[in-house]
Amino acid sequence: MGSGHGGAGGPPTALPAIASAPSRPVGRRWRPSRLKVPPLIDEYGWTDALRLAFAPHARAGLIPGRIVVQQREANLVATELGTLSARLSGKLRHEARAAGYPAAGDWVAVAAGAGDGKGTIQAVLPRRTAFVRRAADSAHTTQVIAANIDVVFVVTSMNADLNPRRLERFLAAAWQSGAKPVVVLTKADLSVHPEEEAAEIAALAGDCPVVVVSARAGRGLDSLKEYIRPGETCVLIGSSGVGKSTLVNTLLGEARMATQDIRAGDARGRHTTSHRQLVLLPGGGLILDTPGIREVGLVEAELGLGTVFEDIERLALDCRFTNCGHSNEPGCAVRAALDSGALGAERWAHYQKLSAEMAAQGASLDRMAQEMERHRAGAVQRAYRAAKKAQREP
Ligand SMILES: Nc1nc2c(ncn2[C@@H]2O[C@H](COP(=O)(O)OP(=O)(O)OP(=O)(O)O)[C@@H](O)[C@H]2O)c(=O)[nH]1
Ligand SMILES: [Mg+2]
Ligand SMILES: [Zn+2]
Repeated sequence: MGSGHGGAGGPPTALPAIASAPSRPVGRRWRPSRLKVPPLIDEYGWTDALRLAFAPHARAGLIPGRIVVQQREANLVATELGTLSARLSGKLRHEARAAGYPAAGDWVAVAAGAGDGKGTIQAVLPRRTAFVRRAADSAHTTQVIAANIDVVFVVTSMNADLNPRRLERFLAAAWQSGAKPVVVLTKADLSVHPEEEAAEIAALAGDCPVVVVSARAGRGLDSLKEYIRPGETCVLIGSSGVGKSTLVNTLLGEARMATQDIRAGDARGRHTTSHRQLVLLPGGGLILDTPGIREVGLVEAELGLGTVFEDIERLALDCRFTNCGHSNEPGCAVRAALDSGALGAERWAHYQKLSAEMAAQGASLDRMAQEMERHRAGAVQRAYRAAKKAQREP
């Protein structure tokens, strides 16, 4: 990723300036009563539950922060002291090889440097939700794209990019993240019949809301904003070039994210955004821009699949045999629906393909997720015990 820069949209900006983080005086003379703005981390979604989970780290002298830009070497972390550039501690780096790296949106415990804008990430708090995909280079490792998110915007554009099959895959992955998925159809100005197209997509998306927007025509932005609540975090997921960064800029009211025109030949994007970045919006919500991904590897998508293919799962309940294989069994409701045309053959074939893929991957990925949580919980407990011990023997 990161190639193909410098097209008609202008050169992508290098590292983002994290705006709206009022730099605060550090040290004893800091008087909170004078502050008119709420503490920064509250804006980033800090809650009482997190405060509780963080208590042992606070006793160990660490400060809480949220990863706003995830990079291999140093992450940018929003804290009470402003945005710090923070590396992983040696121990975390070691653990990360098995348990995965902290991701954008993660809440972390940081040892802040001596006012030099740097810090070290010592621990990662347990995640509430996570959008996960299979790592590009392996079928057996997972990669967290966004942590602690409330809404997944599954973004697809109303031009040549619109692909119902891919949308289904993205939706399945979104459902299993634990966050609420919302389909965002972009570039409505390029569609001759946006309403009709949106209605087709809505039928496919089941219970999931569908929002039609055009950044260019300024359409649908208010409907979109309704899903971005203060203190909540949304992530934009979708192929390159569908207009994710353009949406962020539109919501910000300034061109902070780099954007670039799509290729004329095949309408594909140029992979302009190269890292995940969490942005605080003027209205108080948070939005995470991500580099475009073509497909999402399915990860324990059992729940997700059931939600996207609710009609099929419901049909299967009416089969005479509970273990019906839906091939030649008598009283098979799925076969009956296929025969009557109530269930499309293509949709059924697609469901079968996804189910098979899921079954093959599910087990190993499940184990990996559990392992990850175990590591995290272990680290919190160790920090707590260390803090207790320090209290007993001052
Ligand atoms: N016609 C039209 N073009 C748009 C709209 N929104 C974005 N675009 C264009 O689509 C192109 C790609 O937009 P980006 O925002 O860079 O896309 P992206 O999804 O962030 O792409 P990656 O960073 O590569 O994943 C740019 O040329 C935008 O100007 C829209 O509402 N209408
Ligand atoms: Mg982008
Ligand atoms: Zn059946």
